[in-house]
Amino acid sequence: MAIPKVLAIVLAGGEGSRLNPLTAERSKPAVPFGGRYRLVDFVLSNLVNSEIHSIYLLVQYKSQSLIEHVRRAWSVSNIIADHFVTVVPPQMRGGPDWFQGTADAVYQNLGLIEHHRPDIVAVFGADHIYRMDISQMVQFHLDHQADMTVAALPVPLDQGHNFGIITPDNSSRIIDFQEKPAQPKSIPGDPQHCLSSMGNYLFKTQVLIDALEEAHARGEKDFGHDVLPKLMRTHKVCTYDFTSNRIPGVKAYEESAYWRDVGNFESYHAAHMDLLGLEPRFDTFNPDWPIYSDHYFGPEARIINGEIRNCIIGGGSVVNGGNIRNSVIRHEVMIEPDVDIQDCIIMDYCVIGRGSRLRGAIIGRYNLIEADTVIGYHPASDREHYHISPSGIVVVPKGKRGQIRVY
Ligand code: ADQ
Ligand code: ADP
Repeated sequence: MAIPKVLAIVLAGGEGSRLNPLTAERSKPAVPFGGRYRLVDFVLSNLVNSEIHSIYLLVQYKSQSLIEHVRRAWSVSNIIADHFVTVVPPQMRGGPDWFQGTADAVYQNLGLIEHHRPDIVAVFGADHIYRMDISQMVQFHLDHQADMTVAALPVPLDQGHNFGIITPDNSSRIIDFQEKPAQPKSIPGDPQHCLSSMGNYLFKTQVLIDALEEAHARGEKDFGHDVLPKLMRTHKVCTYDFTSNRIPGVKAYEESAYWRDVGNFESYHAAHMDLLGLEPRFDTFNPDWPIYSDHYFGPEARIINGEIRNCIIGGGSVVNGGNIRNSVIRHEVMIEPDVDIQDCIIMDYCVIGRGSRLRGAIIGRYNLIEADTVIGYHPASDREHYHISPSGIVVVPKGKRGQIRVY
């Protein structure tokens, strides 16, 4: 069988309001993640590793940071016409309004789909941490002769209200779908879990075009709320079991079907902790399925002094003392002597002043943490100065670019 032509449309305009202030000046897919990545790198790496090379990224407001990142990191080819990662700004084809929802965003770009005439359109979210071989989902979609296929995995029942919840029949056909239901239905025989959509869809091209035109005519804007529940009644909509996906190079200790929606600070912080350890739940090192990002051209990290346990330290960082454990430190962070840092995420271009004590904190880029600052020990005083998540994670917003000289 000829390899089907797949066009990917990545929805990269998420506001990420629950990650504010990290999303105060950038969209959620541009939020830094791990030692050197942005959230969007995970879906883009999955697509490219799955040999899907024609990729449009639909962005919305506050998109400059994402645009710059994609330009730096994702210039995949200058010579092969259908190898591209192209950022598409809102087209406002439907009138003066910007994209109003995920389905509307794709509707406004139907011209791109008509231009490429793919066999399959892959509409994927940009906000998740996972590895997935999408070609296996494509094969499933073809084998089942589906009009639409929705990737899904079990999530704990008490988290089901955050997701689209699927009920399939024995042949994987979706017979019920509830977007963010107050009382999610559990999986038969597994009362603790429900089957969640991952927000990743494959469509037969003409089915998508017709569905979006009909949704637009009805004033509907969203895949989860509108398009999927309607299409399920008139077409063959199947669910692809993400737990059946197999990735080369994954080690025995990694959590199978690792997928995290890092929509709030608790899950964002926990997913960082999953990167740590000798046998991390999600190992960023996998030469068979790399996660790509932009190149860092600065020097290596330098450890001058101090005690460091179970940390990721980004290029260009300098550790000059103190005790640092269970933390992710990105590029060009200067750590001065006598600090105590635990369970923290410290983003690029920060200085952590001498004698500071930081616990369970997320420090945005470009921050100068003055000497002897204490964060994460006194909730009342933290609340006065910083943002605090419901479980007590302290978030220091991004500082001003150019204010900090790390060296
Ligand atoms: P949510 O994650 O709540 O639910 P949504 O906020 O619509 O869905 O975001 C989906 C993706 O689209 C994200 O990558 C986001 O960045 C992006 N996005 C949102 N609005 C956009 C716009 N106007 N233009 C471009 N991109 C936009 C969805 C599904 C659920 C499913 C979860 C899984 O609706 O059924 O369970 O994803 O996380
Ligand atoms: P991030 O921390 O998200 O990478 P940076 O401060 O490094 O943000 O900026 C990334 C890019 O976005 C830079 O090219 C910068 O010029 C641009 N940028 C950031 N904030 C703004 C803004 N408020 N208006 C226009 N461009 C901006």
